[in-house]
Amino acid sequence: MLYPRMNEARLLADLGGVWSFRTAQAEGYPEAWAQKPLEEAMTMAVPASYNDQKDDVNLRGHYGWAVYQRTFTPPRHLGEDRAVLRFAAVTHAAEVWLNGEKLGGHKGGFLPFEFDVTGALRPGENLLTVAVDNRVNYATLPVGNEGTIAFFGSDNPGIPSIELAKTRCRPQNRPNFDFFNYAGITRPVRLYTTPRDYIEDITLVTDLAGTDALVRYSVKTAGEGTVRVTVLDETGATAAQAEGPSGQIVIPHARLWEPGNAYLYRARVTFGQDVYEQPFGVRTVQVEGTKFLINGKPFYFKGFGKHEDSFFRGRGMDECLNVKDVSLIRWMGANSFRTSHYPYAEEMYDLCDREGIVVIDETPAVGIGAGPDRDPYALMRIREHHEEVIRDMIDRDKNHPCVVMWSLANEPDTEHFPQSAYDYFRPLYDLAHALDPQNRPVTLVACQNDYTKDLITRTMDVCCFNRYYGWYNLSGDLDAACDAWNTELDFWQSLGKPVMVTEYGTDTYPGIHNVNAEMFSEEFQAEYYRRINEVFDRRPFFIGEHVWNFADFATIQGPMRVDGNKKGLLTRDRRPKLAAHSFRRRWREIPDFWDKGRD
Ligand code: GCB
Repeated sequence: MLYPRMNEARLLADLGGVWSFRTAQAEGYPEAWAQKPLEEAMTMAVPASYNDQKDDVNLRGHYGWAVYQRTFTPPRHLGEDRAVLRFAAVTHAAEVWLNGEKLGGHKGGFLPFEFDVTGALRPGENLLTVAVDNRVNYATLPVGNEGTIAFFGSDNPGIPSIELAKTRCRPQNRPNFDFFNYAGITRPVRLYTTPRDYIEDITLVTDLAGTDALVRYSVKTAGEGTVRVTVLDETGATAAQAEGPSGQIVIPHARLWEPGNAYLYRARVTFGQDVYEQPFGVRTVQVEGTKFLINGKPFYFKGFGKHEDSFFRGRGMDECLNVKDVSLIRWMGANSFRTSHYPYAEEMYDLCDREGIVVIDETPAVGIGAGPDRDPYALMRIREHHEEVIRDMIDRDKNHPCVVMWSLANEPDTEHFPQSAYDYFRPLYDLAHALDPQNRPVTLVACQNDYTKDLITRTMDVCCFNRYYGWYNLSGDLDAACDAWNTELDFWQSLGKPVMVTEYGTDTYPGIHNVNAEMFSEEFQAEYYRRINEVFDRRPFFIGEHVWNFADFATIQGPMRVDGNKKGLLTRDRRPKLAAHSFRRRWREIPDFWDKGRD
């Protein structure tokens, strides 16, 4: 799906701003609300999560449907053009109405969807109503709890959870994941136009032949016309040209897209009256033996698991915060992050393309686990939706040079039902490979588990896992934590695959200091990483370290969380803790391309 861009053929209108808003019942909303101006409405900014915008506990913990509304008047000179209403993300499900007519719905809170509204737009004022459902359960991604299973962080499998008393008092979400269940119209709503005959999609795959780049392209169109492609370099000069809906273009003496040293070309596509410019980078990605190669060179991942999370906006798209975060990533000498635990706003990938930041792109499949006695793959109703989010994520992000690997899920149960996990994930792994025109490596992120039982993680292109030795277990004992790491790494070494840690970390309260590095202090966080990183540095097959987390973030209330998860190297307002400075020293010494085996 193309990102909406304005140019000489396409108009783009942003429908962000302050909308009308009101909450509805858990199970639904009266359709009459979509027919006329919303009554008893409050103001609500779009894009942003609704939860923290008002000082109202009922909004923070709202459960079920809510309704947004606004009016807009399209300019008269839209003429005969095709008009499309595009939602970059509505969390977690949406139903959209235009002038009282239902346009359709969408499931899933982190990927775009759009409606052709050419015939539905009226001259003059139009009424747009968007209903949003934030409920999570065994049929959604991310997964919410159902039945007797306890809340995240207080799992007491097998017996009805005392926590259910909460839902008896008031219906509420029971997320099976450790981030606040922010909801609403979290990313931009836009109206854009195209000519009636238009460019529907563009796919670009690059390869290298000596100093030349080979660019395989294909352009999907609707209607009549001839496709012409011109590759422009960063100065706007023509680097190559081609004609026809698909083919191969050679860019002589191409500049590469490299981590920390990005170079972007643009494929300017014309088709009849339509024009679209798709940025792209020339780079290759490949796994070879125990190495992860970008442009044929062994890449070392230095960086983070992140969240889209900030004060007031919740998970709302924020270009300024994105720029700040990328600046801090670079300040710390890092080169990469994982979009834990859902695909991020498209603007962030564009920024990473420009800044040379490497991204592992993750689906919203988090929370696939129901305790040691229940097979989540038999219990949950997520397979089709999981296929759908893989398809839509790859379709959305396929052309980004910053994306170098797909992550199918975060911490699914791969230990208690290893064969079910294998049977569930193997087809998804094959699907991701089949769908990605660039055939990037595919992984899933395994949880702290008995890795000897897990059958699926070892079959991924890169073995990725989250480990909290020294924190959740072996708490505070860094000698034991390093011992456990060494034992585990001996196991992974025997498999001959590239391995990276996608989460490790400690909750750290800014301002708590201790001469002895004890848990929760800034000294402990710094010392934990120093000791464990020493273990990693001795292992040539170990291709990356992603710290949990980039910054502190909001979670559900609970005895394990004091005002949210505090494992950030930065506070939620992006101030560095002690460990951020240590990583800055460490990572500025480690090159992006690090052939550890040869050191
Ligand atoms: C994990 C999860 C992450 C949590 C983290 C923690 O393994 O992947 O979502 O926030 O642990 O801090 O407990």
